[in-house]
Amino acid sequence: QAQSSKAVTATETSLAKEERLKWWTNARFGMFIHWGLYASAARHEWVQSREKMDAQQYRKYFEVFNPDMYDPKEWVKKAKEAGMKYVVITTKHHEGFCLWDSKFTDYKATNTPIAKDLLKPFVEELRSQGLKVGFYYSLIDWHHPDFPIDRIHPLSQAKNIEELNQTRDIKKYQQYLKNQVTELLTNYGKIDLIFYDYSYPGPNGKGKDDWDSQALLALTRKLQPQIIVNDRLDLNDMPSGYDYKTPEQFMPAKWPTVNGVQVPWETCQTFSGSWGYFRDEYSWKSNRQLIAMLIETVSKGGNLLLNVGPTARGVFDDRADERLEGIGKWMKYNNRAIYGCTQAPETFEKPANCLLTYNEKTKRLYIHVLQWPFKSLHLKNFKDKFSYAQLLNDGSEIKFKQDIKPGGHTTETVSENDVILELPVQAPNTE
Ligand code: FUL
Repeated sequence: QAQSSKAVTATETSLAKEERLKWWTNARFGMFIHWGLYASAARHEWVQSREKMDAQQYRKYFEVFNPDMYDPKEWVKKAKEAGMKYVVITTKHHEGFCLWDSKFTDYKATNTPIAKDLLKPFVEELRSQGLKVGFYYSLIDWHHPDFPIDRIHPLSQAKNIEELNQTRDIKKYQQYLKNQVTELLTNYGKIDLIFYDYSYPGPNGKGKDDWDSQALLALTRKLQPQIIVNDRLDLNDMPSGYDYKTPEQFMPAKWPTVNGVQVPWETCQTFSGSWGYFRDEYSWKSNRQLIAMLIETVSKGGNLLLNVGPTARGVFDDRADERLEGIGKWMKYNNRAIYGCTQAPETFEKPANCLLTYNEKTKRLYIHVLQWPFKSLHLKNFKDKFSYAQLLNDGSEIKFKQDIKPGGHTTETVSENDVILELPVQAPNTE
């Protein structure tokens, strides 16, 4: 497709894009970290907006921010032991507070009681433990006087862009975003992924112009040519405007497509509801649910970015730890059915209460049995489609019957093309 000179990656072939995204599609599982001043409020990362606090009211969290127990080595170790291959951390969320020592604002960790750049040691730990580095950067900034309008903006009653532009300097805001992105993508070595969050149409439906999204994307690709960029710059109409889709707290019914073509995608999900640490939230998912969520995501060709909201002291709370450990235990035995895997070819029919993942390189099909049946697993139309079966958990053989003649000791519901796997009575105990 012919592109204007602004479309910086128009020359990249789909094969080259596939190569660039390869580490990420193989990884399948990453950790999201939401950490900022809102950890002190401990009641949602949107607390400033939800409770309509003005800058002065919110400032108390800045003044007390002192995560004395912060140990980036521990955080990265926990992600790694859970089987995650990359981490995306909020360098700055909507509140505008920066974890790094940005030259362009005073609203940063180095000016709080902790008085340190919290991002730098984290990035170093990721690299030394072999995980990929992802930055979340908020396009919304409630602390900046010129940020684009939203519900809590002091100018949110303005009728249109013209009226707004008389009282704010959007150019200043755009420059601020570019300056900060330049710092993040210059001073911290190779950054593997950036998660921009998020742009939306303003009063005249011209939202993406507020963020100057196209120029921001060009700058991003110029500073880090290999970087993977999400889809929240509002450039979804440009073929090279994003690398992957980001369904949030949502499991697509099937592999998402654009113009009929399957696109790379990653669902981001929380343990409970909030992204930031929320002390009194009790709707946490169980280990089994989280593992099933990971399998289902991979069975539809996607990635899972699972979120942790560390506390104001700088630790993961026990509920998060228990879940990461549970998933890690499962991953230890089953990661072969996750890493490098994708949706199974259509020739394999999904048995009831199961999910399928598939490794195209090794041609292995993984049947995830979510509800363990009594001894027999009925595989419809599987005859001659495989030659050997084993339990992934301990590598033990699973015997199977095919060429089953309906009648006799079988029932009429078994057809000659079906296969019956003979499972052990007990499900493998790895969760
Ligand atoms: C949303 C944000 O508004 C949430 O606070 C969170 O960061 C989520 C991942 O993206 O759009």
